[in-house]
Amino acid sequence: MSNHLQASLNKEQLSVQEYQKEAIQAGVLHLGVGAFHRAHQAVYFDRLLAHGNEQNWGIIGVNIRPQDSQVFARFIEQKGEYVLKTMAADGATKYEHIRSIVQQIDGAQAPLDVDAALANANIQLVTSTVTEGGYYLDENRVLMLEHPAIKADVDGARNTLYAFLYAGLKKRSETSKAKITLLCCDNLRHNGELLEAGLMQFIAAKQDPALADWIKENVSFPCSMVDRITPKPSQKHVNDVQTRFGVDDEMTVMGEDFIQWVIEDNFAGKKPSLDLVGAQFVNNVVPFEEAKIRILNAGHTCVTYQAALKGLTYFDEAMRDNELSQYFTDFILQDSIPAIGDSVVDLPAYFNIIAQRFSNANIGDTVERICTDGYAKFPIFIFPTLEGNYRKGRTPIKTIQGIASWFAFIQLTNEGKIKTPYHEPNKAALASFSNDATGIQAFANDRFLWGSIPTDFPDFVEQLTQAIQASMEKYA
Ligand code: CS2
Repeated sequence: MSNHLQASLNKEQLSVQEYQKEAIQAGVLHLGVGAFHRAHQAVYFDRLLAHGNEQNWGIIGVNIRPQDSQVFARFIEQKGEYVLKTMAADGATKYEHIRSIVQQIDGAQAPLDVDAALANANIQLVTSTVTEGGYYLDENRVLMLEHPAIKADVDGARNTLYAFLYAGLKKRSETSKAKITLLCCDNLRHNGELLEAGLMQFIAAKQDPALADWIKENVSFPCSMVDRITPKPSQKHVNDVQTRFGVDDEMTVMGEDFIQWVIEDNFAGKKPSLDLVGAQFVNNVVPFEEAKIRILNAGHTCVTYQAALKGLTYFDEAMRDNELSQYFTDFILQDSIPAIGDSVVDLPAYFNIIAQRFSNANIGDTVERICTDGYAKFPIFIFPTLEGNYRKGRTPIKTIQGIASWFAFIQLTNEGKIKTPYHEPNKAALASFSNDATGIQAFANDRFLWGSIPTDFPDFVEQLTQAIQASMEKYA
């Protein structure tokens, strides 16, 4: 990679926001600089920096995972700059040069540098994308203190975002003492509340009531809903960017043209004027979160294992498969939307937009990506629809079918019959789900996945068992 991405890029094909990078000061610290952050929050801030009065909102991008240090070293070499390619369903394509991540710190190598940055009064906002599983909370929002990663962090290690927030906020509370906002950007319902719950329990485990008091006075945890389908960049995409622009960009990302960010207006630190660049500030994010998680994410999750069982590679292929596209429509219209009930969001219109986005063949979003991390996703994405329907006296047949397809996918993966690789960080939790009556019982009664549904509504266990049998017969 040339160290001068900007100089070597052919500006005619590439849009770049008009600001002098040298004039930018960092005001945001982001934990977890994955593809989603680079295609989403970094893009909003890149646009914001082009507004004259908003030049104090550069981002410090922080890596917290040792296994990502090597890739992150490339990012540092690239000075945090990269090319984002976006593609619309009609083929319209755009390349943008993103420069908003003005500073990069590998926290896995230099944790004290992260603490210093977090203590600096110029930093007004911390954003995080550490995946749904990265918060280590059970179904009752209880921090998993027995989890080895959390246990080690309570003893002073740096595995999870809590260890970084704890150390950085402690330093801040003792030095600059400036107020700050912690804005969770992961796909969790009530994500701000969850981050707050996890962090406060972590601090309790550290036995640091003084810090807990300081946080109550000086830190806010707004909820937010983030949205942009961001496939893992393929080698083909990387090659395209490299040859098109003559640069060795290893950090390039790609995504759909659609982008959305809805943020609860609750800032303890200064507030970036993200509404100037398309984000929405609202008093209550819940209706937006619920719509997104229960229609988009749940739609992905319920369809993807069936797509894998059918041997499909790309998600848009599932939308062109008559059976699966009908299933998707039925799941949303029969189960998801009725369980949501009244909403400020026009849910049928929202569903139509998502159906179009899912059909976008140009982004090459893979079934493999969406199958990833099922154990963390089901309680977040699917559980509310399951529960909502049972509590309303309805049987969510389509939801149950989606759950059963995951069970079949797990079994057939174990038997080596599925070509889609399954990336499951919680593999150990699936160990008891064997392909027999005991395994089905264990699966249907798993409290992390389904809460009290199996005991409150024993029909669920019966109906799921039947759906699993049907799924196994269909796909085995
Ligand atoms: C997907 C999301 O991983 C998943 O299950 O549903 O990554 C989805 O693409 C994003 O949330 C879109 O904003």
